[in-house]
Amino acid sequence: MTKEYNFHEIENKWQKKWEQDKTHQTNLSEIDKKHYCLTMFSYPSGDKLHIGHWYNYGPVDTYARFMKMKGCNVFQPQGFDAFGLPAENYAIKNGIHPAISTEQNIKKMKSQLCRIGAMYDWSNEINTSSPEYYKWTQWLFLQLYKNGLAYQKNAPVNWCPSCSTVLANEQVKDGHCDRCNTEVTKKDLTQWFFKITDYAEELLDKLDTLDWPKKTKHMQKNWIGKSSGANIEFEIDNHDDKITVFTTRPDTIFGATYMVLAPEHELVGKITTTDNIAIVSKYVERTKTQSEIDRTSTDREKTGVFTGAYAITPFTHSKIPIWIGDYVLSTYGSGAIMAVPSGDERDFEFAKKFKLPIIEVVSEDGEEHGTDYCYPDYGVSVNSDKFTGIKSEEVFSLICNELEERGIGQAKEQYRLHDWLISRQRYWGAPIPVIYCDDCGDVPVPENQLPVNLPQNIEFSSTYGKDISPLATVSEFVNTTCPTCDKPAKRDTDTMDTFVCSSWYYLRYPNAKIETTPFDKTKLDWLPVDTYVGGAEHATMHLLYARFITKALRDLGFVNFDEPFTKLYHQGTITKDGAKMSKSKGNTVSPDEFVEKYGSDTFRAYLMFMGPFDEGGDWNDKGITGIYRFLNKVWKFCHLPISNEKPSDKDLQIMHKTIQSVSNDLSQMKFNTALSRLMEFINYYNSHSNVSLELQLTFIKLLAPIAPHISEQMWKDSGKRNSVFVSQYPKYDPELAKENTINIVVQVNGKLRGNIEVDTAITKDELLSKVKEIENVKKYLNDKQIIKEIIVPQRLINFVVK
Ligand code: ANZ
Ligand code: ZN
Repeated sequence: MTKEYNFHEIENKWQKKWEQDKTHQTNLSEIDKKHYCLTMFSYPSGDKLHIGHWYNYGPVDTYARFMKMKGCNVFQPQGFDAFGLPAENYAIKNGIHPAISTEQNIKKMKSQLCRIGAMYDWSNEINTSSPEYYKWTQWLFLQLYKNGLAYQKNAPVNWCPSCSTVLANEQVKDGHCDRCNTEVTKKDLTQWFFKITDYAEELLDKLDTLDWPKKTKHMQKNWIGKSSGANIEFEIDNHDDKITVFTTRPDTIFGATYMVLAPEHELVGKITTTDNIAIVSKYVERTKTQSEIDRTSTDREKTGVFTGAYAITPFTHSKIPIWIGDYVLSTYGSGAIMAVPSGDERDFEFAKKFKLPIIEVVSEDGEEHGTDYCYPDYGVSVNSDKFTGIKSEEVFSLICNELEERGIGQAKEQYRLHDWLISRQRYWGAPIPVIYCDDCGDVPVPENQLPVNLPQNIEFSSTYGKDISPLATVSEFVNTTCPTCDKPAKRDTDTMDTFVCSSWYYLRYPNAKIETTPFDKTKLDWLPVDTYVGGAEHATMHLLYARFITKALRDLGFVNFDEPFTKLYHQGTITKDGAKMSKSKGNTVSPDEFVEKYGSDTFRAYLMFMGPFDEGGDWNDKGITGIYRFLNKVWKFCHLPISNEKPSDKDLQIMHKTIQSVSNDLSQMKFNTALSRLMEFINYYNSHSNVSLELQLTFIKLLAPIAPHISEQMWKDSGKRNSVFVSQYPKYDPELAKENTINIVVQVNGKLRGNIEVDTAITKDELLSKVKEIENVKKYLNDKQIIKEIIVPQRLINFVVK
């Protein structure tokens, strides 16, 4: 007699056994058939894993197990993105040191992750807040620094007054702090930047080579934001300085009737005439309170003031007024524009408001149509001297050529992408390895002195971190000696953006145990990551930074591939009553109660059954008992007495068909449809009282990646000694998988009256006579005259009767 399906016992037992036997440790020296399967690592927060976490980890583990059974040497590591603001905020509130809370949280999360029953190779765990890891984050900084890819700049930065910290552009959402929602202001600070803009073109170009979701590639493309145009120099009347503008329409230059500088532009102070100083300074001050979003909003009335100065146009040599206006941003192009009201809506609006001249220079058909409208498209040049009558595209290049010849301009590609600001005035991060010496200037910490340890003795008082980097208060940390001249010197007191830690962690996993170097050449053969899975919210930050760092390391000779993640998936979002599940919203659902009640296998499978993996869905637990019943049926089926008869043709057909569709589905992460196929299989065998061993074993293997514990147990109960996960995933025979019967729907006057299972090879006449014998169809055909027989081959017959 078979035992009941006791998931508690089974799951505990196998989780222990897998750990004891080190079943999930990958042999990293075997690169052949390697498959590096990675989920984005998580932040060790104090809250328990919620269903959203499981939704990422469970299905990806299924995919990894499937790839393993397909014969790949799968590496599926795990780790923690452990630096960051939440641990620091927690420390300020509760007085618990981030190092302690982080360690506790990691412990807790690990034990929860283990309950998923995933095949994580914990022997290569990473913790970005450990000195063994951040030592190499600092090493990365030094490599970039030595090669001119890390530099310091005094720049207006996004400042959150509440967090008292600088924010990256990406951390500002609609002018507000991504974390605390306070309105972001500007502040001038000396900061470290990584020169990601050096890679703008390649980051854009190589997107085409990536097997990534279309939408994500599109978002990166927009974020990089390439525009083709020209830089043009304008002379200033009575000044030696010149103004350079960036324009995407050099062909409209004859229509430039005024110029606008960003209020922050360096020439504003210099060229403003005495009469205008008061009004200009007032406007400059006012601009400081405006966010970029507001400034560029199209439904906001344009504002600006005249500087009193004039520029000279390069072609007609006429004098045009120079204004300042906040619709011109200092952070894009050259921070100055030539305004062409007849070609640019913003300029048109501005010109109308301030009664500035409008000259028509491009027309759709080459005729002049007057000046009271804006025509932003390409067409034919008018009012443009020797270029009049020529098509815009041609004028574009003719003008660029002439500018270049005259040495006052040239064609130019412009990107929206900015360099990556990595300095953070926070404590819980990797210290920036630079020392400031009065005599030697900035001195990078020599590599053999890494890591620059994060001091532990820090006071989390109420004034902690306000307007100053917390590390600046630790004098033992700040005061050091200059590595070059040995005189007293001071350390940089900022830490690195945690996105620096995560920009290279995938390189470290196969090297996690190596102490002497960040990565060993042979272990790097594990890269690139073959399958990477994580949230779509990382489209522009993490996923762009990681690509940049990979390319930079390649150019510095450390890695020999171009892209870090060959294939990328985004799992969908799990919502609760329509809102994204997150601990900040307080609407998380804990998986624990369900795991307790139904087991981890049921819970994993239920999540996969909820819908397409990349769509996610709204959480409800209604269907979970259905999955639980299914696993109970599976349990029964796999413990049926073995029959010695050969499986029937029909049995074989169903088996091969199931192998075919489940393999196809799993290889594309279509977990929900794979499960449906497995359910159909079990339903088909529901009535059997015995079954061939081949069918049982095949089914166990098919199910194993989805429900690993129960499968491992059933495998063992079938007399197998090795793990089911070292067996090969079943292969199907296409001939046997072919369906030889087909279901035909029968209608009378368009109404469904029956259906019938027939051989695919059936002739039309045979089919018609068979169909007419169906009782219910017969009833509707009786005494009626058949006017028409509509046949949709392989699918449907409709009798039109009168
Ligand atoms: C003259 C002109 C004539 C323009 C015309 C457009 C149409 P994208 O596509 O975004 O690259 N511009 C340049 N720098 C700017 C800045 N810092 N702040 C605000 N606007 C700026 O747009 C480039 C166009 O935006 C440039 O081309 C410039 O206006 C403006 F018929 O120059 B154009
Ligand atoms: Zn020195």
